[in-house]
Amino acid sequence: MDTVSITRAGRVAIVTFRRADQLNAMNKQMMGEITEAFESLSADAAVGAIVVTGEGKGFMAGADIKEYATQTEAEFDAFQKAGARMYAAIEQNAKPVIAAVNGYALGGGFEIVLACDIVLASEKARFGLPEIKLGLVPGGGGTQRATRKLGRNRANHMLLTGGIYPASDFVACGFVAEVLATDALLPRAQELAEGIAAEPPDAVEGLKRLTALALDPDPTPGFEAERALVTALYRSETGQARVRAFAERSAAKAAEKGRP
Ligand code: CO8
Repeated sequence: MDTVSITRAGRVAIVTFRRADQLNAMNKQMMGEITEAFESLSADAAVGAIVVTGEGKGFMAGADIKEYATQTEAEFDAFQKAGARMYAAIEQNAKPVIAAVNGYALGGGFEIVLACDIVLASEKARFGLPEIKLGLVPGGGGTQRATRKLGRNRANHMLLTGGIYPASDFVACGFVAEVLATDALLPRAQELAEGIAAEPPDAVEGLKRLTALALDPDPTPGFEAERALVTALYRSETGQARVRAFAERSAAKAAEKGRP
């Protein structure tokens, strides 16, 4: 892959966008390589969590507008359709995906951030959906995910003005978990990912599926799936061992204090 790299540290995979001289603007080749990277990591049992970031001063400044300018209508349609598969490969990835947003995340790049499970950002991160400035609207699910994740008025504000905002504006609404100094961003994202990847995979992957189910207006399927998962995990070796270990530690402490 030329435009994306995957590095591994233990059970954590780090996906890095690598068109730094173009602020990691996403052309057709890059979209294909991002899809391939996330689809392969989703199926990889050796991976417990994924961090995604950008090289240089951009996370991703959107779709490659210069390539857009050369596309036929059919090529543009094909690009948008391929985009749906790429965003699904991130959002529906079996593994939690942590965005480590180092710089500009605009248009299709912000849509990637919207598809991630947890968002960390550097002080230099900037978010926006500026498609209206090109006379367009987002095509990578931005209107739908921004409305669900940020609230409708916030989404309307971003979409209708095409404004660009610092990541710190998105902390209060819970979208960005932490804003960090540039040097601290990747180490913190890795530390967070390692912690998650050390938990039982069935619980981690199950939790991600359950919070996705919570978007269904009918909560019943989510309640049922949650009960089924907690029961299965309770019966599992890890669940039994950890629950018993807690009870044993508690009993030992009580004995030390002379309590029955
Ligand atoms: N496309 C192509 N090239 C880009 C893009 C882009 N989106 N963004 C930056 N670049 C290139 C510049 O052309 C420049 O290249 P070169 O040196 O060869 O001229 C290089 O990156 C550096 O950029 P700037 O010199 O412009 O850097 P500045 O710091 O002056 O400005 C900005 C940074 C403000 C980010 C500015 O580059 C900018 O406005 N970029 C465009 C942002 C934008 O409009 N993004 C939305 C694009 S549309 C979109 O994303 C639709 C998504 C569809 C989803 C995917 C399909 C389903």
